[in-house]
Amino acid sequence: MITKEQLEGPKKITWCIGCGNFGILASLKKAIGELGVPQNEFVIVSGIGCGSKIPHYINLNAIHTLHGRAMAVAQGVHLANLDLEVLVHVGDGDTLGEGLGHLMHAARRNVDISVFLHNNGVMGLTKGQFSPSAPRGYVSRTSPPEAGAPMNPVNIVAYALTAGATFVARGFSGDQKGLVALMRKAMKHKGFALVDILQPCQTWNRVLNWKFYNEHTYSLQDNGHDINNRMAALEKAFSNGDKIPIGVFYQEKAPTLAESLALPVDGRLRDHKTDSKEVQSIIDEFIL
Ligand SMILES: Cc1ncc(C[n+]2csc(CCOP(=O)(O)OP(=O)(O)O)c2C)c(N)n1
Ligand code: SF4
Ligand SMILES: [Mg+2]
Repeated sequence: MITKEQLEGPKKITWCIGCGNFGILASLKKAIGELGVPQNEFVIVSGIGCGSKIPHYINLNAIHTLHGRAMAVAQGVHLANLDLEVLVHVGDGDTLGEGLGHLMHAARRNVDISVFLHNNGVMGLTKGQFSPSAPRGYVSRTSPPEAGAPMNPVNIVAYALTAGATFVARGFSGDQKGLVALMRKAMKHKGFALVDILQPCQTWNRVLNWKFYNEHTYSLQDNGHDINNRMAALEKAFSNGDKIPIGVFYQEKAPTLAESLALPVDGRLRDHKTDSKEVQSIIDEFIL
């Protein structure tokens, strides 16, 4: 058991009052505390954005990377350190825009990492521009003033399912009990896990707010959804509208990338000695 005090982060939290990120941080601390994994075996990898500041607010190993590139770094961290629990915390602007390719390939490869998407429909840190998950017609500073966002949003649950992700879920930061359970399931899952987290941005997003999600979300698990059926999951993923399903959409057991590559679990890549002369000779081959 890791206590709340042990997880206290090094920096003062700068999120706005009422931000949905608070619920995500509280859920993460609870999920980690009860997972049974030692504190020094977690690594958080984040991108750039309000949600991506989370490594500063929790006492874990962390790498705060570049906008859209957290997934690439996380895959490297994981493959060189198979004994570590790698968590990725990213925003919708970051990872459904610039970083989307990385996410799709990580899902396809079944890399054993857990991705927690702080999905608020806007680019919060840069002052509320509509993000790739904003609904068509959502009006923001960067959309046409009356018609709003002129395209359909990225449906990341559907994208992840079609990419071959082996654990796909959606949580809501206002439902902490449910979110803790989803985070724990994602971290325990062997393979690529995505939790799309509906996270109100109190300051910029006046549409996807607490009231909207409280009124429009419903539990998949309370409604007899079969998590072993990818096509049924896909159907639920496309049912967004007035009723937004939350819970586990899909889970499957499949070989992870490390297993498919037959990487030695006890011979970690980070412990391999590198002969810099050998590396240099390989580099030299490519220099004209
Ligand atoms: C390569 C690059 N492009 C753009 C930016 C500027 N930038 C910083 S955060 C951000 C948007 C973050 O939005 P999101 O990922 O949704 O996070 P939120 O702030 O909403 O949590 C942008 C565009 C950047 N830092 N780097
Ligand atoms: S701008 Fe939005 S996402 Fe960022 S801290 Fe404030 S409420 Fe949260
Ligand atoms: Mg965002």
